Amino acid sequence: MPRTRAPTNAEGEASPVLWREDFELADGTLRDDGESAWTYEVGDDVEGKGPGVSREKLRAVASDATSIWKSEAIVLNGISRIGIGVDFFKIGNFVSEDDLRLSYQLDDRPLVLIDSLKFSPDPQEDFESYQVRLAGLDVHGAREVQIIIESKITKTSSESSANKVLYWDRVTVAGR
Ligand SMILES: [Ca+2]
Ligand SMILES: [Ca+2]
Repeated sequence: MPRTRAPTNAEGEASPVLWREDFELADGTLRDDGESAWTYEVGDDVEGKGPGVSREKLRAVASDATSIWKSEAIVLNGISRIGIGVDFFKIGNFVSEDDLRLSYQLDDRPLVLIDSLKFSPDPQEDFESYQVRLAGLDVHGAREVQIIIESKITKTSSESSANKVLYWDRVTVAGR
């Protein structure tokens, strides 16, 4: 995954925002039933160990299970093109077994992968940020779009990577 992916045209950024989550919610929140609703499913082994909203971002922690964050089904209502954006941050030394997948789904069609992050194990880089932007996605004929973020952070016995944490923020869908 490139470190920075700028919009390739104006549609992602210049279009009106249809849906946005900035995670301005209580720390530890795993589900938002309010405006811009979402759910975050984590493994039983990390209950109480810090996954969920953390300082106005979504935090994923090492777990035996893959964690799955899903937006609500976002109604498109005549929108023909959308842009999708998410900002990711990682702290700690990740390894090739760690993964992150950002996907979207239109109605009940198959999931489409936008980007998959394979973490650099470079020990010099214990903080990295990634902006993923998909612009100009044709959604003609679809009623709804859902954003899905799956993450797998492996547990490790190595001290240098014992505190691996992954965050995401500013999940945005724009369109016209
Ligand atoms: Ca935020
Ligand atoms: Ca919300």
